[in-house]
Amino acid sequence: MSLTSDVRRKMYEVMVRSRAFDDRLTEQYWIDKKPIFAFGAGPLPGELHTSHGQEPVGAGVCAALLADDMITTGHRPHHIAVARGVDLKSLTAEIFGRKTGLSGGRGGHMHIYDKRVNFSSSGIIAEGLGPAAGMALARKMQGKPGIGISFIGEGAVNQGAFHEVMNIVGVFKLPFICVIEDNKYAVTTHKSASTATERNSDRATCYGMTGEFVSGNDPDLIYAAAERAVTRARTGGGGTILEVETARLLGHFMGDPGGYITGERKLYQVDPIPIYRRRLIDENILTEATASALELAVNTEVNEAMRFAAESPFPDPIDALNCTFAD
Ligand SMILES: Cc1ncc(C[n+]2csc(CCOP(=O)(O)OP(=O)(O)O)c2C)c(N)n1
Repeated sequence: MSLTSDVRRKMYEVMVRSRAFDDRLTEQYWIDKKPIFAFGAGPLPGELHTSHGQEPVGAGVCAALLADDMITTGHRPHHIAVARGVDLKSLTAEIFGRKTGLSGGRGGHMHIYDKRVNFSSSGIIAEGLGPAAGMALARKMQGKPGIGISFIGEGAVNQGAFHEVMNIVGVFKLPFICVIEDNKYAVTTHKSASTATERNSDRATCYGMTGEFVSGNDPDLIYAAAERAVTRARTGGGGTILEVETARLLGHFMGDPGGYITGERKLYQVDPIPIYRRRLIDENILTEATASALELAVNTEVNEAMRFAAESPFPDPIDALNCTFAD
């Protein structure tokens, strides 16, 4: 694969789909929750961590993957799920807690599981690293294709699990990529207050892995770096820590106005989608008309998924204890 016009158009489409998805969910989220923040009210009770600003990471990395590759991610999973091709209707229904959801409405927005596309997410920070490395080890031992990819935030890097898993990846030279989405903040804590090193990709040398850093929240550069990491993993070159500079445009979750991000620190909150749209038009990969048509089609698809979810039945309480254990 290389960075063809088709790949770039596809990445733009994926970013637009992810943004439309998060925008529609945000509208649903606020139903019945105002004027006082009624956390448990409305069609989407509880927490909602949207991916506004981080779309290039999902689009760029997932465009470099193949069907056999296995993804785990965390509490902010929408942009990666959408980029991986998780079924939009079942994903939306899962977030709405409906019977037609991916896990029958049991998981909610942080616990998305779609075996069809080898995708899972967990609300426990750094939890997905071990399973992704384990899947990479299994495939290596079985001589089967497929690499493990785990997406984490820069806040997860100081968890013990990170160091244990990276060490094992290095020892066994596993076909594995740890994508660190550096959006500068873990809830309200700026990276400089919690992490001793400027570049988490520098840590790769301690674990016999390759480190790559991508600045600028740029899908083209993210794709190119992901492709290098994927090739390395598939050809026996071992694991990569791929650190990507990205932007959290909103608060940590819905209801967090993010007022602690002030002054110069606000400057990184630049929306990547209009920038990429402009670039593709300037380079004759899209026109105004084709971009608008794509946006219309994607928004229609997202609206349809929202309608499907809202009209789906709730699970029957009698089934609450089903699926508690895996077969
Ligand atoms: C093991 C664990 N500790 C704490 C939390 C609470 N928590 C949820 S999100 C979060 C911050 C995560 O920051 P980061 O990894 O940078 O991801 P981001 O939210 O910026 O995408 C914390 C501490 C958790 N879910 N799991």
